Amino acid sequence: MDDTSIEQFDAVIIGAGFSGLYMLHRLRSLGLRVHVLEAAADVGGTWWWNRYPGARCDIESFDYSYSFDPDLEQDWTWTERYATQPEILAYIGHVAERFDLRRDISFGTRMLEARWSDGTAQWSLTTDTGRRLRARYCVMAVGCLSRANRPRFDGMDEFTGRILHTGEWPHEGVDVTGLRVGVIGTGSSGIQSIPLLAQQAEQLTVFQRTPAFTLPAMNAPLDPDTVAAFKARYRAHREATRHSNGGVLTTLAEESVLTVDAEERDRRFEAAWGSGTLFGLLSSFSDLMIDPQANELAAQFVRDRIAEIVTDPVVAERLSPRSFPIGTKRLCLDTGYYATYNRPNVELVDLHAEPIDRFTATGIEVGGREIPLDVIVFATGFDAMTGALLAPDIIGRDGITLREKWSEGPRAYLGIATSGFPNLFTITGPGSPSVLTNMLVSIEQHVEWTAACIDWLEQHGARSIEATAEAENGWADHVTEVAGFTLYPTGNSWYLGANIEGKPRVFMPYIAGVEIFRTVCDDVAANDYRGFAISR
Ligand code: NA7
Repeated sequence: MDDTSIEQFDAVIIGAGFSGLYMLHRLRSLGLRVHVLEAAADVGGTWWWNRYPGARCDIESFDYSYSFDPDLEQDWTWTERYATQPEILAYIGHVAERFDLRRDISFGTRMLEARWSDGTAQWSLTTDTGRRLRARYCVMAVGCLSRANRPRFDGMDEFTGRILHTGEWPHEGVDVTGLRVGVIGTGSSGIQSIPLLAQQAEQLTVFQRTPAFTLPAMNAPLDPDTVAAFKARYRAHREATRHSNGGVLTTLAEESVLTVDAEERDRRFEAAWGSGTLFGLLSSFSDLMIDPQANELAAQFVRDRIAEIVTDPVVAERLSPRSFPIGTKRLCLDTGYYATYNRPNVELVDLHAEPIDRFTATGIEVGGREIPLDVIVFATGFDAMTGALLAPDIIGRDGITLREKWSEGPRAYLGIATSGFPNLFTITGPGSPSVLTNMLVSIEQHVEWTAACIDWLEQHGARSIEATAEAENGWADHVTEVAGFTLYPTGNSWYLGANIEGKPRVFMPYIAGVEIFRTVCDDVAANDYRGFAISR
């Protein structure tokens, strides 16, 4: 292939979800030639792939949307407190139309390799459709939860029914009416889909390894008055969330739960339970995520609710998490999850008591008995935060791949850059607040910082920017140290990589929150990109 077949751009972005689309918009407005590569057939990222029944956001619609354009937020009207996947996808499609984004995106195109050349100070990219692209900047906007985790089980290939993954759900939908369905996994995807699958299926069997803590979403339609009132104060609200800790307006209470009496404790826990928010319960006292004894009080409060809702005490106990502090694995919001286990057509299998022996042609064998199944749903989550970054061959200076560089765990300065990989930006990468916050706020922060950085490089005639090893190591140590002040690292969560066999255990998200992180990032930029080496 000769050089004429190489498509030349200033920047190539990988991924057309919320972060890739906004990155495209920002870089295009700087006058750069930008192109996006997207494996899916349209925009949407995680919301394009995750179409399982009940898929819904657990951040409120008003907050889980772009804030960068005041007219956009006035024109779009959400219909529910927590938007469904189809509504979010429609919103993303609306944004793509409004800003004419699709013309710079190649869909159905997966980046296979990105290789840095010191000689040209450019990235050369190849795709699974045989294309070659070259660009000075490469932005990985691949999402934190986008590479499906598909555990292998003995006999899997013998199963003659259908195997599905919640994160790669068929677009035409799946009708399970009259079928025997098995769900493996009880994280957020399992918890959202199980109540709906149970309503349709003849028999539903849930295979649970670790029970999760989930709180009622209290979802409801949004009435026009609420929407109008919210829109009237939208700008002030956005400003406040941008400078908040979690990217939503929650205030961490000042008192320790250990200093109040049982009545006051229960009053606050009840209020949080009834509020239908992800952050309310854990913010209701100052020390729930710091002190094991304090945390246990909140955990027991939720276990007591489970025991009230689930009529069979054996099943209630099976559903009650006891192996990790509440909140250290991501909390879930649900609609009717625990009550689903009161249905006569639902069985809960505890995989600790009855491990999966094997799949058979007609079902799953656990503890020596076969459960006959027509459909098996893997709700087994993702190779979180690094999976999609390490899937392609990203080859930096001296031929080192990102996979090699991060073989003992990711190290990225401010979560956005890593030494040996100049002009490569990882939006909401490991070491940034990302999944511990409202993703939209964290995405906008990282995208805006990256756009400003690229603009600065262009203005200063710089060839490349690269995190120094010193800055990157200092930051990674800081991320670990801050997490160590909390209970978070004690849960076997995907925050730590614990859900993937052989993955290095590093606490990946930055726990200090969006506002502190924003201040640090802005300060780095204001000091001529302290911690970065810039070549001219
Ligand atoms: P999660 O939260 O990672 O949940 C995956 C579930 O699958 C969890 O219960 C796992 O148990 C279970 N799992 C994973 N592998 C296995 C095997 N091999 N055998 C049995 N069970 C297994 O993913 P989700 O898709 O539900 O949610 C991801 C995020 O998306 C969510 O937090 C929101 O941010 C949106 P484990 O707990 O590892 O024992």
